[in-house]
Amino acid sequence: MSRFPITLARHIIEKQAAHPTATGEFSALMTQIGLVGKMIARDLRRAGLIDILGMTGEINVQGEAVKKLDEIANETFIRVFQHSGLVCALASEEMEHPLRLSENWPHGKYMLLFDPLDGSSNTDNNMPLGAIFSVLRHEGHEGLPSESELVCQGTKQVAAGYLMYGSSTVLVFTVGQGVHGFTLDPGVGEFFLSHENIRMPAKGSVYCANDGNYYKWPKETQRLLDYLKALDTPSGRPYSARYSGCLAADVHRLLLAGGIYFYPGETGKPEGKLRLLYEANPLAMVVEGAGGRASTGVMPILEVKPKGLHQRVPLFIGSRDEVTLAEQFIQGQR
Ligand code: P6P
Repeated sequence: MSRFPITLARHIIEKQAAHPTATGEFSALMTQIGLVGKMIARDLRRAGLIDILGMTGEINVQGEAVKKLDEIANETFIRVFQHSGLVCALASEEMEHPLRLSENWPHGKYMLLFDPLDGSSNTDNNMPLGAIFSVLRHEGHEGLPSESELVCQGTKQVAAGYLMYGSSTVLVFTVGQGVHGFTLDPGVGEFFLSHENIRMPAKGSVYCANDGNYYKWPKETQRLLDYLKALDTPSGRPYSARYSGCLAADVHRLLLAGGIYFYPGETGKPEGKLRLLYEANPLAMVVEGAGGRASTGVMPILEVKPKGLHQRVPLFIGSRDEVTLAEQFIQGQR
């Protein structure tokens, strides 16, 4: 890396310069996302030394037990964006309803949806964690957005990305002009451009899925996994299994090396587990921006017309060839 690497702020400003209509607010918003990443990364580095592990004893809107770090991460997003003047509404996996920020009205023209800590089952055992975010513009001028204005089809996103807290902390995002990755240098507290214009391999050799759920899956999904695991050297099989328990970390792996992640519907739960608006949609914008694909198994994720803020959706995401193959199995064509 050169002695004067490109910072997150400089990259955004240079990209903004290419769009004279762009205002500084979006640059400031992405810089604030970076601040969230620095603050959560700092907490995670010390998690075993301060009392932030374990459960809060609460149950969130998803019906899931809330970890202390879930709450800390959610609070960090809120604190960073309250009074920022940038965002008029926040929607989170951890909050039943959006938080409308009257203190940022009428200046705040963006709406931010996020999973503040993705991979919560990993918090207490030092495994990878992440945060996933989706950015919408508030088109209304009468006042703060209603909940329904945040329930948008994925093609409405103006930006999307994720933070991944692993051996290093990375921020990957897209505004629709390429996908770029930044790595946090904790020594100076700055994100530096480390992965410019990421392109996802068209084909990979890895699958990420919790095949402990195999017998809950419909037979089409079972047959997809059987195909990926079959011994057939000419077609590059079997695929290797890699599953971190953190969607953002698994997608980051696939973005760089190729392959497929899937969390399918189950016989008793056809909608699957993952949330459309703040997990599947943002990652679909990133992956498709890098040349990959994201599908429910029967339609592109970005074309799903959402019905509710916390709607779940089956997700097949990754390299173009593997996602297309998965669709063929799910639709009974193979
Ligand atoms: P399971 C984490 O809770 C998450 O939303 C994703 O990050 C992850 O890929 C998946 O769920 C893990 O779910 O059921 O395999 O533990």
